[in-house]
Amino acid sequence: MAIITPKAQTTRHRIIGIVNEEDYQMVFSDTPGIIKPAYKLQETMMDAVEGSLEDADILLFVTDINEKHDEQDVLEKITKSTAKLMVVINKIDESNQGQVDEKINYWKEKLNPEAILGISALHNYNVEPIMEFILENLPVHPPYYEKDELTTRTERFFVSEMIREKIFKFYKKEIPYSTEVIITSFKEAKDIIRISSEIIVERDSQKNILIGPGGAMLKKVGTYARKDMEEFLQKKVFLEIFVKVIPDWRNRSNYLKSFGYEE
Ligand SMILES: Nc1nc2c(ncn2[C@@H]2O[C@H](COP(=O)(O)OP(=O)(O)OP(=O)(O)O)[C@@H](O)[C@H]2O)c(=O)[nH]1
Ligand SMILES: [Mg+2]
Repeated sequence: MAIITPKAQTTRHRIIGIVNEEDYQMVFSDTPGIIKPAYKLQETMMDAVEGSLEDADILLFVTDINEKHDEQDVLEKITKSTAKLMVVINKIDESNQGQVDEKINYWKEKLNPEAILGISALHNYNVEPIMEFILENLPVHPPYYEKDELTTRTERFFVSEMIREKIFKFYKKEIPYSTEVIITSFKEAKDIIRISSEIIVERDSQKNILIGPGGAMLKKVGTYARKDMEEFLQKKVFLEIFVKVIPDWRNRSNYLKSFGYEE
């Protein structure tokens, strides 16, 4: 459900994904990656992390085989939690057994988790044991959500994310990080869904880059995003995108709030 791009800090919100089976319900809470916040938007992203840590029965700490992060922040957050911990080392397709063993030992020493696993999400390798670990450690509790619910997020949210995914994929440097996407209207008719959206940027220069020569870049964003939406909504989509400048929106609480950045 969550959008995926090669750039860091793609995920900005907590996104709930629910797995429903006959005799259990797993509620996954995807969060932004842990960073030291440099502006208000990032502070709200870290609030989303905190909220998830508080609620969780089980913590899946997803790191990857190449990751060299500012680990002290991450470690502090994780060791403070009382949840059962599994360390998941992703992207082992980019490494060899020796490197995997080295990382496993490293994380054993650092975090002493209940379980630790090398996986490749890309190749769906070793993913099943994650589900087994969760199932073994799932507390007995009535389901938190209706058994036919898949998420708590709306269709509007997911379509806005589809536009943001294209921006993260097609633009460089600060553009993705200076951008927000708003769905201003979502109208469902019999055979088509009409969606209007705004891409918010911080400066006129960014607006020009976003639109591109003769509007070509924005058209590309729209075309690819619309295809994703049509697949997701199983209906024809008419998508409009406008670009708007709001100086310094990433640091302005009122805008952040209206864009849904508050737990
Ligand atoms: N080689 C390899 N790449 C992977 C694997 N799993 C994910 N990726 C790539 O890693 C990149 C980041 O994936 P995301 O899902 O956006 O990562 P995330 O951890 O959610 O990161 P943020 O949302 O940005 O905090 C994408 O380009 C994925 O295609 C894997 O098992 N192997
Ligand atoms: Mg993500």
